[in-house]
Amino acid sequence: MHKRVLVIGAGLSGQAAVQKLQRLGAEVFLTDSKALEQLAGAEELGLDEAHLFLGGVPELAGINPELIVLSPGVSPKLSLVQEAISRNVVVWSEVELAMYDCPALCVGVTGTNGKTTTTTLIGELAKLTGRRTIVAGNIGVALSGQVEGMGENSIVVAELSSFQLEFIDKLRVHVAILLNLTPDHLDRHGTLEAYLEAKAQIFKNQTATDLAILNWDDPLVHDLGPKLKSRVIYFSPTVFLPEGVSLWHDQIVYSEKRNMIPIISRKVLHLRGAHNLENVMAAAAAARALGLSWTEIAEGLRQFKGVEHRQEIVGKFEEILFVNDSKGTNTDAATKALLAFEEPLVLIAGGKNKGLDFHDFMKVVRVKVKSLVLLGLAAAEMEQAARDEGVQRIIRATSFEDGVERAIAEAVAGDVVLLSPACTSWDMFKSYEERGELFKELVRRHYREPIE
Ligand code: UMA
Repeated sequence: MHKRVLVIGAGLSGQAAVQKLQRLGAEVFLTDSKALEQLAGAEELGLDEAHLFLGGVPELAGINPELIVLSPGVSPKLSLVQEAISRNVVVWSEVELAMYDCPALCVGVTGTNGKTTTTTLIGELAKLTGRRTIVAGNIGVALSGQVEGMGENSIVVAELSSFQLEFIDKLRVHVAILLNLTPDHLDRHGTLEAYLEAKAQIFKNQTATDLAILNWDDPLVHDLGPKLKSRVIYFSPTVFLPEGVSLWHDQIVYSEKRNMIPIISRKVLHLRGAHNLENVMAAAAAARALGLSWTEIAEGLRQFKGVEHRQEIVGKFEEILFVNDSKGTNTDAATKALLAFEEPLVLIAGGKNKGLDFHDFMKVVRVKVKSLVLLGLAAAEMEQAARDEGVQRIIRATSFEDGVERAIAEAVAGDVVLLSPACTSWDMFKSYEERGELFKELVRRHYREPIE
């Protein structure tokens, strides 16, 4: 292990990285643009003043690190990182550090949307193998803090973001899934090509014995297949695949060497929407690679009820269904949520834009949404796009609380009130979880009790 290591960012990833490095016996330095009192948990790391650089950016020469561990939210454009790269200092993402000495089998899930649902589902399926399983990564739990003591027979199921994959070196993902790719995080990556390149890093260290699971219907993802060293399995809910996971009428089927094995009927799944079918198919392929039987996989799929903040049913109040999709932080995710419902929709959207254009999204809103409630920093930009696209009923809220009340006032029996912001929460909240929790609380408080 490198002796002098600088960790940049003291959030979940940074703190877990520091602790792992300390266990490995490195001399660890930590920096964050925030001050100590703004960084919960940082004090407990036991770093003295000579090793902590908070509230600003330290001089690289003063620390002279051999290795830099980057938190995912820290842009590589940061001058400190740029200087380190130009001086040939090794830069790792936190997930590289996490898996550096971990012999477990690694299942990695990336893609613009559906990562959390698919990762969670694979985690549930992986547990059916009876092997020690952890689920971590972009899902909200830093990988570095979870992998200690894992053996060769253990399974790591990791949600991997483009930010985390940007700086991997030797991380080998034995079963790697790329779900889809649509514009997201362009403020960080610049172009869709650069974003794809970061995501495709998940396949970087795969060998011929590893497995890549790819979306047949997503052209950018599909075309990666022939370029990979690993075995490739495609999935598609739209066309029947003679090799891969697809649909045969309502059955999800696995086809191999012209042999079609029915897995489960889509009708018995709790998850709604075509995109969730993709997630289920990808998870089934991964679970098969873990050695589960189709019967075990079907049982795991049947039992899976979904993930909090991801099209989560809050409840039905006065015949209005409330759905919390706070994790819909980009236009693609929010579009998928809109398309999952047949009922008239009241949509609450807005927050902090990630550099996305809202016009295509507003085309879907015009067709699917009866009332659009906008809030947050991006509200004006979203309103302009909505007007350009002919959305009829637009309501501007003065706060999140006001937005929820306005949405309730717009809804009648039989409607769905959907929070799917198409933006991050970072203008008003610490996280999408906090935003989703407040939504649920406000709805419950308004009605006091659910009717069903
Ligand atoms: N910081 C600096 N300088 C900078 C930028 C940030 O010092 O230039 C500091 C901040 O002041 C802050 C710290 O870095 O104290 C935060 O680091 P971070 O943003 O990497 O956040 P973590 O708490 O480490 O959480 C990260 C992921 N966050 C991001 O990628 C933005 C979490 O994903 C992940 O769950 C966690 O690691 C554990 O692995 C969240 C996320 O929003 C859910 N991900 C994005 C997404 O899903 O769209 C990619």
